[in-house]
Amino acid sequence: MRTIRFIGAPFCEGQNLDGADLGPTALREAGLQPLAEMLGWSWEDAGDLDFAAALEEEAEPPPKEEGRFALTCGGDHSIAAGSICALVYPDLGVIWIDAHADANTPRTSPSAHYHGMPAAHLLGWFDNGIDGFEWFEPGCLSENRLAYIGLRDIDAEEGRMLRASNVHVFTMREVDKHGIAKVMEMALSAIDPNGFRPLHLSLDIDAVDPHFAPGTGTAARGGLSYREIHYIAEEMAETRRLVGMDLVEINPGLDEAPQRSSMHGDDPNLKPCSPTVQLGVEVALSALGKRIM
Ligand code: EXY
Ligand code: MN
Ligand code: MN
Ligand code: MN
Repeated sequence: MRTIRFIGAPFCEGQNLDGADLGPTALREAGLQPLAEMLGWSWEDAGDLDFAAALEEEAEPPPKEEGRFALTCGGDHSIAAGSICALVYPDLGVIWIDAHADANTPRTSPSAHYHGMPAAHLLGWFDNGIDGFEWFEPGCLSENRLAYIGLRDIDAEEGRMLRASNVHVFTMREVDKHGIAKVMEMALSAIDPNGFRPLHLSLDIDAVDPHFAPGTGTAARGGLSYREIHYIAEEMAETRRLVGMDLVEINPGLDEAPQRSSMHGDDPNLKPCSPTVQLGVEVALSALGKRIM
């Protein structure tokens, strides 16, 4: 039986809205654990990371994750710097699903919000180190092992840096043009041409169209459909090489009213949840191998 290690990362200081820190608790309350166990996973809850304490103390590296499927739930997308850096696989390939590229540096960022920067940080694009990140390994992710899908809101300088790099970018226009199946095939073969690398899925819920994912802080219209995000997660599971996943930017405070759904069946222990939280649970289950039939 494979084990999931669920890591709550209730960090929302990488932008200026409250509420993304409620993500891990909302996903737990929506029943992610029993639903994953029904798929045959064994569940290990690492609890929530204590960011307030971490700020008080000497910077400590995130514990290295190996052998289990590491599911890190945010929080905002800042946490991907830690979750990806903490995976021990030196040849890791990353599929980054997002409306945004999160590839600004402190020099280019229009907002100074760190959640718009973790990819650039991982790629080693920052000019200088930042205080508190002494544990961080800039450049632990190499450009040709990163592929984006779903982008549609990119800053001018960020776009220039991406075009000058070896990062693989599939914007919503590529999804329109080729369809999601072809885009997934192209993205996976770009980062993993021989099909043997361990893979990580960094999934920002704002990649999905706000019609399906209204509860997020930086919504951008023209996004992935309900089935397109599921197809991505299902294909990642099909590779059988998925070792980790981030599920970020779900903001229950901005979401629509809780509802009961078929996902909950008539299990009285599963509470109704808001639509974006529900989508997060459903997509995580697809990445964990859930199939329509
Ligand atoms: N590109 C903008 C910035 O850097 O401020 C917006 C970033 C939003 C990032 C969200 C999490 O994906
Ligand atoms: Mn906050
Ligand atoms: Mn993001
Ligand atoms: Mn985003």
